[in-house]
Amino acid sequence: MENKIVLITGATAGIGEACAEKYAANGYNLILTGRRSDRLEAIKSQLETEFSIKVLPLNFDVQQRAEVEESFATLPPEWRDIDILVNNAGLAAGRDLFEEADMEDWETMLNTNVHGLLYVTKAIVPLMIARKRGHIVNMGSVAGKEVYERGNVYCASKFAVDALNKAMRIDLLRHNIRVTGIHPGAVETEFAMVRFKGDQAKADATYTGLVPLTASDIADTIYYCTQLPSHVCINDLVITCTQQAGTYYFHKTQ
Ligand code: NDP
Ligand code: 8X3
Repeated sequence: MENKIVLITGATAGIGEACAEKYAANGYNLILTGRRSDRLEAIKSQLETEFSIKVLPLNFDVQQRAEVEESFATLPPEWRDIDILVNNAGLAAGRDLFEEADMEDWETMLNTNVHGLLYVTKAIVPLMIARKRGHIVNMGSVAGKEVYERGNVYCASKFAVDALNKAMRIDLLRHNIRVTGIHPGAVETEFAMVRFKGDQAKADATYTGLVPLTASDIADTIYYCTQLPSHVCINDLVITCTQQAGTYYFHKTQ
């Protein structure tokens, strides 16, 4: 049997990169996206060598609708039978009170986490509908389940992902497409450094006193959700480290 194909957005770091490795180790061919083309090329080279699979790197900014549409419109025929789409690309920018937050940060989060997810999904869904199967995994967050102080627009963007996850599940039901929302708490990745714009002390403080989730924990969970029998669909999954409950309660050891 030919290798299955998984498309992972935001595969240059963190959870997306861990997903790439997990699916590669299990014999999938990978379409990997991100803005940092050097990282995409390095990951392609490493995974193809280590796992004898094929990787197609696609270098675009998910905020740019035309770039997304062009990338998928020109997808080579042998890469069009996408079995799984992992809508992972996303970020938080800033953690500020509503009245102090930066409008550009807000636009970046909404354009990436919501619009970007929509652009990619709209491009891929017709391919899944044509095959009458497929699985879409949407990366939400505990921030999309519960608002926290200074979370404002990041939370709003992930609440939108949660709503879209439910909406896709309903509208795509007739096409035999599975849709799963994954909602992690704190995962130690580049996320905090991006959020705090390179402020190492603030990024470190996010995880101090915690054994946080790892990117591999989430990749393993996503992989599990997509390997269940075809009549089974996990709709929604909230996952935190043991020291976290919801967005607000942490039991830190220091
Ligand atoms: P990382 O910063 O480690 O990785 C983010 C990935 O998203 C990178 O590959 C980055 O690629 C990509 N990305 C960001 N913006 C864009 C863009 N405009 N266009 C294309 N790709 C983009 O963070 P995580 O792995 O932690 O985050 C992955 C997802 O998980 C996000 O949606 C995040 O909101 C979510 N999440 C993270 C949690 C955490 O605590 N870490 C908890 C809950 C959810 P590049 O920069 O190369 O474009
Ligand atoms: C990331 C988790 O709690 O920092 O989505 O918003 S949190």
